[in-house]
Amino acid sequence: MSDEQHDTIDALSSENRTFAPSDDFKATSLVVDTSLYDEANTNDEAFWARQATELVDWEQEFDTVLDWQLPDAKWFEGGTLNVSYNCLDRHVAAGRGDKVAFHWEGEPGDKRTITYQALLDEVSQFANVLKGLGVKKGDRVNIYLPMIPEAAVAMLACARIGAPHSVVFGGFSSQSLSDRINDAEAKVLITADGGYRRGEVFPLKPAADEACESTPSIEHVVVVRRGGNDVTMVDGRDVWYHELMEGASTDCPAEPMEAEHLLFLLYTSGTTGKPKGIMHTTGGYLTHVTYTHKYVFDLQPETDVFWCTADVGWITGHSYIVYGPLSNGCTQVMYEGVPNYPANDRFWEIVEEYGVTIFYTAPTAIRTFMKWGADEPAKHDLSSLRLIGTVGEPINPEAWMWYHEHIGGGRCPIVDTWWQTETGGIMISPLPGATTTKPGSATFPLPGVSTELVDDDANVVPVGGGYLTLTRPWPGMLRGIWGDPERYQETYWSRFPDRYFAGDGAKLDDDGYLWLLGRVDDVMNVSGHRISTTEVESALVSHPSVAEAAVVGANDPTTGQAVFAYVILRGGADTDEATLRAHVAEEIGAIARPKRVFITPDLPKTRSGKIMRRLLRDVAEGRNIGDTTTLADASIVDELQAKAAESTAD
Ligand code: 7RM
Repeated sequence: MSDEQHDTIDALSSENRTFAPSDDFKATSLVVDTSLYDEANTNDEAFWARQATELVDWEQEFDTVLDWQLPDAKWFEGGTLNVSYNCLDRHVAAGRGDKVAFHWEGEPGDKRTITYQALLDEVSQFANVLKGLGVKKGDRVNIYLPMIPEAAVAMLACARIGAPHSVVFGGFSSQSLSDRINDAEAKVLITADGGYRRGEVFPLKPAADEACESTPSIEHVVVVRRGGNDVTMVDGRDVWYHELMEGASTDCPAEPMEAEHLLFLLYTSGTTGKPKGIMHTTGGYLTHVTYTHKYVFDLQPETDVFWCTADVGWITGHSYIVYGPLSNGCTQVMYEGVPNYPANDRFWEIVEEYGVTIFYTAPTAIRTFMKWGADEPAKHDLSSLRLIGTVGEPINPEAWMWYHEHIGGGRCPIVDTWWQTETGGIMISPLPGATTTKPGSATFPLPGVSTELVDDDANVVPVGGGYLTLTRPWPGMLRGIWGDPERYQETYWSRFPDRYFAGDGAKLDDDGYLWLLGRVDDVMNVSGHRISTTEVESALVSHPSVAEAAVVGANDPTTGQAVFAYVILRGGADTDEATLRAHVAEEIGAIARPKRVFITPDLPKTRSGKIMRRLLRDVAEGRNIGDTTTLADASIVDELQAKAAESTAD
């Protein structure tokens, strides 16, 4: 055994607060005991088969549950179904056509109420439009839209006719769009003139035009009128959505698809390199998102008003705005714009207005709300909320407590949900009526999901830090990377034999709770100690003056790497570098004490709100910044570089 042996990832912090579900919440909850876990542990395939049968309508029943030839999974073979039918027709057929599917609100304040019947009609019409443009089963369709109902309509219309969609987030550049169109060889692009963001119209059509200069596969561009900004329409290629819809029939029977028919591609940029077209198919994906949306959010479909604040351009929007909630027939809020237009309380105004009962957002948003202060939510009646959730990053315990107190009113359970574009749906999360939560822990894998932590040599880690792996296939899992099966095998299934490697670090505490520790690429190595960015960040956020923190390991001549921290203060708060360094040492130990702490107004983030530590590492090591194409606001990096240049390390 080498004397260089080290812990895979050190576990430094400990959190002792616990929150059991209240009797009030349990009284109406779908799951209040371990029965689902017990059932799934006995036979996970039988468990998933039951979910697929109970939660999804099949045209033809499946005859096999799972065909697993690592890394290739086929779920529910022999079965046929249509996703759009499951999201729309079956609810209308059951007499719920008048039920509201979406309360949509535009950023300027315009509103649309869309019932299930209206949504079915519009989707059917648009499916006919797509057919009229020559789109056939298997053809790829690109979608590049703002957060307007037409985004959901377009996705469901594609699903209705078996044309896989590839949604590109509206904030991405023309270059990102053309790369993705070309990789998918899409035939049609659906876009808009523009959309609203922070009080202004951001043009989309010009970016789409630029992209289409180098996308030979695109035959038609459908343009939704939203921004009202001037656009040029290319003769023979471009067509207005409203003109095509005018003459389109609402009669378009949903075509049954094979369970493994490709439902969509969604590109993830990862940290470097060419974006990967993550493939999701029909029966397994729909089962997974319907199941998780029902049980994680403890859905009461008759009374709940669900609001997921993600953009449909991300997997969270696919799974928990479009497919999961609509498959469950629930009423949702969909909002076009930013949380601070016209003021910092816009989200809370919306919660109050529509009586939102379940609210699902990202830790980055919660930390921003902390920065803006508790007075903003306090201006509104948030008593309709009964359950709140998070996704996208680890949530720092202090941010969890703030969310619990100021949004959840101390009464709502919090579901911290871990999952990935690749997993399709939620994998690790509390079941809110059954699980006692701890602030900052995503708790346990859901019934049907199997996780294990391993060390560098693939030994199972029963307690402490390790690499998060999934040991069993699951219905919503990615089926591959479009056009690149080797990369699929290599990225996810090669690091540890027989396991899916998620790329995240995690630790198990003495009670068996899982704590996500961030991407393993970000783990720091200080004097041979492997320290997670998450734990140091959470220690910083536990200081009353700190709203948000990002931490990186930068080269250091004596310790290998040294901890560099970038910190955003809470509104009105003040503190200094020495205080925060000492605070970290006191909270989790001297080994994690940052060498430098920089107080900054902002942090570099991806467009979906995840902190880009790679860029901060570049800044800390004095390098010029490389690729910033996936950055939400590039100017912050210049500011941080200037700050680094004018300071001298001690
Ligand atoms: C849904 C989504 C996936 C990565 C994942 C993690 C991080 C997501 C949590 C989380 C800690 C969470 N898909 N992540 N949720 N980390 N706790 N609850 O975000 O493909 O865009 O990102 O996000 O690192 O691997 S994603």
